[in-house]
Amino acid sequence: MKKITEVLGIQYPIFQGAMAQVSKHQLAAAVSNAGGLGIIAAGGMSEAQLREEIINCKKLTEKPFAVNIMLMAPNVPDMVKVVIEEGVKIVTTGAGTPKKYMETFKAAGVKVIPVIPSAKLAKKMEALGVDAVVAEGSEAGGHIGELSTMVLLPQVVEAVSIPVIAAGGIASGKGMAAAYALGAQGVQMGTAFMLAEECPIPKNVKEFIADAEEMDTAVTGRNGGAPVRSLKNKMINQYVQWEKENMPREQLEELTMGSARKAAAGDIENGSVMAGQVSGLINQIKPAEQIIAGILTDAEQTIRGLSLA
Ligand code: TUI
Repeated sequence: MKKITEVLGIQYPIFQGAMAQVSKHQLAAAVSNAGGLGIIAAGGMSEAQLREEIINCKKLTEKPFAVNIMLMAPNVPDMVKVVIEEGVKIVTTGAGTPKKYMETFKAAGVKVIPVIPSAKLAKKMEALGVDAVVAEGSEAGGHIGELSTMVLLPQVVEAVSIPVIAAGGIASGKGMAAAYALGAQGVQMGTAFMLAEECPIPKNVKEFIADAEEMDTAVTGRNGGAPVRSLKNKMINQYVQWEKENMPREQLEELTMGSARKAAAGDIENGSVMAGQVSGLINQIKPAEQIIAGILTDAEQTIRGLSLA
C-alpha cells in the first residue's frame, strides 16, 4: 500500500480536522506549511466565500491543502464546483456519502477521503473508489458516530485495504503512537489545532478549550439522529435539560440556531463550541508548526520506549 504522505504529496501524516467556521485559510495554510495537511472547512460557507478562502490559502502556501465538504449542507454541488474550478486536489467529506460526486472528482483528478464512523461505511466508501478514509471515533468534537476510536480503528483497518487515518481523541504523540499501534497510517486532529496561534477564533474561545477538563463535553441531539459533541456551557446545559424534558425538536433547533457561528465569534455561553474529549489534554496556545513537531517527536519517543515486559 502506498503511503498516505506519498499519495497526497505531504511531509507528515498529520491532517488538521475540518471545523466549520474555524478552519479557514489561515489555519489550513499554517498546517500545510508545517508539513501536514491543512483543510478548509466549507460547511456553512457560500460558493463565493469558499472560493475566497481557497484563493487566500494559495497566497499563503504552495503546499497541498484540502477542502472538507459537509454532505448535509444544502449547497454541496456548488462546493464541488468551486473545489474543481480552483484546482484543489484533495477533498475530505463528512456526515454522509460522496457517492454522487465521485465521478466528477475522479475526472478532475481530485483525491477523495471520507470521514466515516463505522467499518461498514468504510467498506462502502472503498467500493466507491475513495483514496483513503478517516476513521473518526466518538471522542471527537462535532457530529459523531457511536464507536470510540479504540474499537473503531482496528475494525476499519481490518475491513479495507486503503490507508486509514485515525481521528477522535488524538492530541499528543502518545495518541498518535496508539493510533499507529491500532493500524492507522496517519492521524487527524481538530481540537488540538483550535489552540494553534494561526487558528482564527477569538482568544477567549481558545482559553475556554484550554481550561476545559476531560468531563467538560456533552453530546446533544442523540434522539434527533445527528449527535454533536460540544463543550458544556449555558446553551448546552439548557439543551441537555430540555432534551430530558422531551422538548419538541423545533424548540431545540431554535436554541442551537447559528450556534457554531456564535461560538466562532466568541460567544462561549450561547454558542456551540464543538470540541473533543481531548480538550482535557491540551492547554497551550502555540504555532501549528510547534504542535506538529511536538507530536511527531513525542510519538517517536513513545514508540521507541514501548515494551511489554
Ligand atoms: O462531519 C463530522 N463532524 C461534523 S459535521 C458538523 S456540522 C453539523 N452541525 C450540526 C449538526 C450536524 C452537523 C460538525 N461536525 N465528522 C465526520 C463524520 N461523518 N462523523 C460522522 C460521519 C458520517 C455519518 C454518516 C459519515 C458518513 C455517514 O454516512 C451515512 C450514509 O449516508 O450512509
